[in-house]
Amino acid sequence: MSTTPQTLQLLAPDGTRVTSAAVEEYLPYVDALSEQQLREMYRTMAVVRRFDIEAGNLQRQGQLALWIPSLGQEAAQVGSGFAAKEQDHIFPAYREHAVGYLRGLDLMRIIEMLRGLSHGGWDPAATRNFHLYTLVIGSQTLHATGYAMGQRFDGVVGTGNPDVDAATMVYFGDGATSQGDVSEALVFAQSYQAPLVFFLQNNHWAISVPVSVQSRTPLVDRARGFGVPSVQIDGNDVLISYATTMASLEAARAGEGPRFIEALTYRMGAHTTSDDPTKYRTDAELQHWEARDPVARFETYLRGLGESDDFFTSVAEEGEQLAADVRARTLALGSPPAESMFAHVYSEPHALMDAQRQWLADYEASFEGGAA
Ligand SMILES: Cc1ncc(C[n+]2csc(CCOP(=O)(O)OP(=O)(O)O)c2C)c(N)n1
Ligand SMILES: [Mg+2]
Repeated sequence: MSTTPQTLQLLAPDGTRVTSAAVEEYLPYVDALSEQQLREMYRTMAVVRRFDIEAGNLQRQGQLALWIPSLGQEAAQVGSGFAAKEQDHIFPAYREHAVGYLRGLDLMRIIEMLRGLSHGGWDPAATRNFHLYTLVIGSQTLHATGYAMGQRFDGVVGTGNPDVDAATMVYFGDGATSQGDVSEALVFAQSYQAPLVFFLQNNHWAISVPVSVQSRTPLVDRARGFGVPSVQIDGNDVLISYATTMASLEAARAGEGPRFIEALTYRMGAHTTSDDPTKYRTDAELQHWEARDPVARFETYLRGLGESDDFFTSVAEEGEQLAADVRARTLALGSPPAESMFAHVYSEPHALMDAQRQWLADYEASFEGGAA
């Protein structure tokens, strides 16, 4: 259910460092991390978790139409996101709040989208190349492949200049691997030796379908069938997530073609606030993964290195401030006029939209004079 002998790991669930011959090549990346960088990784994980909980609460209080929790996946996201350079491009699915935060995305953009105030946008040029959330499962792997092919055609791959060489990273889920798009992306990325890192967060569920039904073989093996080098990692271990992504992005930027990381993690919350996971998964399974909590694991590790109570207290305070700020800004958002839902369905005027807009106007007018 969790790790297997082929799973790469640097931090055991109890927060102690572990090593093996298989992880030796990744040790230099971790050894090079400063104390400040380690703190920053923890801070991001903990603060985004607090944000995520607040956003879920806001949905329950009627302030958002939907929330998509990232609870439990913080190490996979923060470790990998930390490894990306400024010039790299990132294509998320819809759960990568921590990666967006790392790229400077104001988390209110996600809140606005899930309140129905925006049609899902931010400007990727203003969020250090963090592209838009994609709800159409797996489609972003093709967008990312096309972008990475373009990087190759533009000559920003394999120049040897660390300020120029760039790569693309795409996030997707275990369920997405059943979409044809993902297989097509693997074919094209490999054919064109595109500088693309496929970062699969195997959180063990695609809504109510377990990964054991999606694939009878470990997903890490599927990439090998396309000729794409792949590793399986403990996705709740932020250090191995960081180190393997560093190595994969470096290879991609150097022109060695695509790489694939399967991060074994767990979606500890519901799929979305529209979902009730108690209908399809057991308490025992949740408890198994709670014992592997990525944030608690990293806290234990840092305490073992001598990190002080003051640090953890200040991070918790920062999380509270972020949550309070998001709450206040959400409550101040207001609601869009109902007719705005027709505005951007087509770029040109459209008879069907006109008819629906008119129907809504007539319906609302029917309440005037006390009919409602
Ligand atoms: C093309 C398409 N098919 C179906 C859906 C409905 N859907 C939304 S999320 C989801 C499961 C995705 O699971 P996974 O890829 O494992 O990502 P996770 O939600 O676990 O992060 C499905 C089937 C969709 N959004 N798009
Ligand atoms: Mg999943």
